[in-house]
Amino acid sequence: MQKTLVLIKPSAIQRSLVGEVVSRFEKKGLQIIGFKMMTLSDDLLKTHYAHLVEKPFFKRIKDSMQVTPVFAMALKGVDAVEVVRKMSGTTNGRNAAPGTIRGDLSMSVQENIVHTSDSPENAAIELDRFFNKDEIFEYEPLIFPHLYANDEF
Ligand code: IDP
Ligand code: MG
Repeated sequence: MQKTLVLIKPSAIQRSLVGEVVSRFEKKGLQIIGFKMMTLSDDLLKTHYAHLVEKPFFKRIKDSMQVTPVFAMALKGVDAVEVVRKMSGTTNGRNAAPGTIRGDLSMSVQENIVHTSDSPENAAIELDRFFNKDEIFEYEPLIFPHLYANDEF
């Protein structure tokens, strides 16, 4: 089982799409093991988007992530990192495939509804960045035998 991080961005909160986003992950069969609302500081965003800090549009991205608080969500499932990333779609909402969150809900590169971890290594780092240990919950979902065959996990 893998764990991964989703941030529901201000673009989703402003457009009342939080439930829509959460519902997609729930219906897929991903287990919510952490969920909280938080305001992102300049320092946290500089770390989280370190690969973009030197870009001319970094301040715009940072400001956009601070328009409202965000929801940080930890999800668990077999191959969860790749599954969640695929469900998000490519960065530019205009190019993202229909059926994906960005493809269905976003017209923008920047205002693209969700952040999702892009590799198992980064998922572990990002979960530590956004959650304290006691904010991640381990519990056995009763529907497990209906989500997976027992040789799948
Ligand atoms: P990702 O979210 O698909 O992993 P990254 O390249 O890691 O994409 O970029 C992080 C976020 O920064 C994007 O989701 C988007 O909100 C914003 N961003 C990335 N590239 C651009 C750009 O060229 N213009 C405006 N915003 C961008
Ligand atoms: Mg990224």
